[in-house]
Amino acid sequence: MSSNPFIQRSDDLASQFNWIEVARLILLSRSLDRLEENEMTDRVRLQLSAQGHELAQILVALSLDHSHDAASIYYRSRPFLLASGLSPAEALKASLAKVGSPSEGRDVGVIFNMQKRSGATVLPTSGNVGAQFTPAVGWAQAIRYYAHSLGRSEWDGAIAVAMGGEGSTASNGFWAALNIATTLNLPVLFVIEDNGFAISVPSEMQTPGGNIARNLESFRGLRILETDGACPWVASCDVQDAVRHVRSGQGPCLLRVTVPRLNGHSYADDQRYKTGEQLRSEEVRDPIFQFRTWLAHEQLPAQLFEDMCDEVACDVSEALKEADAAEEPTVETLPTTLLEADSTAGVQVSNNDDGQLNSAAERNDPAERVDFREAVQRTFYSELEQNDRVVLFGQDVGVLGGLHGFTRGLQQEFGDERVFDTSLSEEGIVGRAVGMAFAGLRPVTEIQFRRYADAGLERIIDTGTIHWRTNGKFQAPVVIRMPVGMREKGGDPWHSACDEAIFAHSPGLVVAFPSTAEDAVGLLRTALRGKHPCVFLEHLKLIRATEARSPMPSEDHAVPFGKAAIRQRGSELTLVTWGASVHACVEACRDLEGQVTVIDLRTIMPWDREAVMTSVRETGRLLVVHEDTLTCGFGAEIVATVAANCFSCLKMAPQRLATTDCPIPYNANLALSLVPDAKKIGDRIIKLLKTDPVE
Ligand SMILES: Cc1ncc(C[n+]2csc(CCOP(=O)(O)OP(=O)(O)O)c2C)c(N)n1
Repeated sequence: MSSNPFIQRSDDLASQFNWIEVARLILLSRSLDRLEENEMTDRVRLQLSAQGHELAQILVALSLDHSHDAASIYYRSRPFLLASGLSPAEALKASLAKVGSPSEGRDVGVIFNMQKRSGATVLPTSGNVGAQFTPAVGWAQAIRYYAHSLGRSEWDGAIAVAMGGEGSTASNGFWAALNIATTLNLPVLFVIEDNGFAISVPSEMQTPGGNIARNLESFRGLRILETDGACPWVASCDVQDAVRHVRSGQGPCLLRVTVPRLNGHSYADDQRYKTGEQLRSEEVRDPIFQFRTWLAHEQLPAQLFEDMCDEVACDVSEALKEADAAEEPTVETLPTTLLEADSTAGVQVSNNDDGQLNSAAERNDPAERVDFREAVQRTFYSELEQNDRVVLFGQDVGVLGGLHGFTRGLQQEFGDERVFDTSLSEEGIVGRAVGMAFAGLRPVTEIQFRRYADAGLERIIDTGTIHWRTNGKFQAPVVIRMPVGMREKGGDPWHSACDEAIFAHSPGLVVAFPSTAEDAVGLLRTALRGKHPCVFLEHLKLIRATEARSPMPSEDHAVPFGKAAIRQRGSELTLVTWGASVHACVEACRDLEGQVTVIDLRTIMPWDREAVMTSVRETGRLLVVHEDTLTCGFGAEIVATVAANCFSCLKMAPQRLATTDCPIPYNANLALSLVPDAKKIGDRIIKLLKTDPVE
């Protein structure tokens, strides 16, 4: 043993690794990169080289030996994947977008996902820098939940790892995750691979002074380690140290790994922004070069390394043959919608498609009816009681019971590990929910108002694509609830947006917009049983409104997605609407019995095309009413579909009535002037019914 104390430490910790395997994996990764960069540039459209990053990633991957460890990685993490069980043939198939790759050609070759093999579960990567961090803390919170709350000892000691470049530490996702991990003392290891550049931008632009570890030294609840990711004996000690710290329950740790980026950001990048000196200093920090020196120090024969190079070259050549021979995915494998028809599989569906709204007398009978809020609250109660994987969280959701009262009393009843407050970060709320869902929980989140969901939009939109991007290997059935719309007496630009069309436009999200307490219960239950993420919109006007009151449905009541309710039947005009506008529409045509069919879509994605088209074929007239703004609102989609499919049945051009393209003003008169109400809807209906049919 060396007399150098550092080397002594290294001898102890470094012995944890099978160095022959580490060497093989480094050479394998390097060989794949070189092959793609030198010989496959015309075939691999997006290549992001890991040259220089290999050693640290492999050491981290090989340290993740707990059956419930997970890692949220990034696009430069292929060495990590190879060390976690990805075969070289799969890697090349991914680069070539072939069948047999983890996404079957759907996602970029280096944007991986992988269910557990020899190492950690590799959570679906995101192409958005920074979006990888919050799912990792979600997984970590799920570890805590399984181990502590449910007493599942097999989760004890598991950890989550979040990996990214130094550029990603400037992202919202990084800070959201760091706050959650440190405030909750979660078992998360952040591994920051600092190669000095985010494409061409130097690290000094990402954090003052360029060293995130130094700047986080005083961050409470976070252990900081720094290591040289090119040096086997240093990196192995620090990786082990970091993993042990987190695994032993001492809280989160950030390990900054300095690495050389030996190539351009991608192979289209000629690195003209680096000086000659910078390029040369990176070359001498090549981990392979250092590895060779170290093997000599360990007195392993040099020939061993040479033999391994030959062996790896042979493996890669075989892998290339296999990847070349693999099939191209056929167009038929692409679904036409990301919302599969079986999204209600296992759900007992109530027969509510011809659901006339309750009469005023019925609605007002307090003994028989519950309002929208109480119905949702009682559904949470029953779901929390029936399924110990359901967890409910958001800002002020815990002690306060939510700004709108939906979760009142639930924390007191079910405890603060199941119903809890979060930090003020919508990305943190949604991303954490996604990580929890990956771990098998059923997270229900609350965003305080629709406008504030914008801060979490990156994660919400990506969540819709996960099932598709991973070719069905991962899914994140989270319920993302938020209040929308203008209250009876007015609103303002921040608390009154509907803006549902953005979610409907994002593939893979269910968008539920119930108009009654009964439907809120049924749609919520379907969301909690299904496999798709669901954006669940609760109109502010309906929360206590008498018109939304219903009998409290039974505990198995569920409403299928994409099945409209006919609120009124008539033969002259089809009125399509959803949410609070349903009640304004019904009121508007109260005196037009037999003339107007009112269709309440209940979910706008998927939406009930058949119900709408069948009705339009009978009436020949269509008016879509919504509170979202007009331009590119969901009404445009319905009108276009009807125009394309029912053209010959139409007596006139399909129409829309929606909020003017403008935020809601604070002045109540101004606000009310913009939004469709019963009077405006009624006037438009009369006008349409009087319009002569086109010949
Ligand atoms: C949200 C987002 N913004 C911009 C990009 C474009 N982009 C891709 S990689 C990258 C640099 C990231 O650098 P860093 O995090 O340091 O990782 P490195 O590539 O150096 O390993 C940028 C800006 C992106 N993918 N996502």
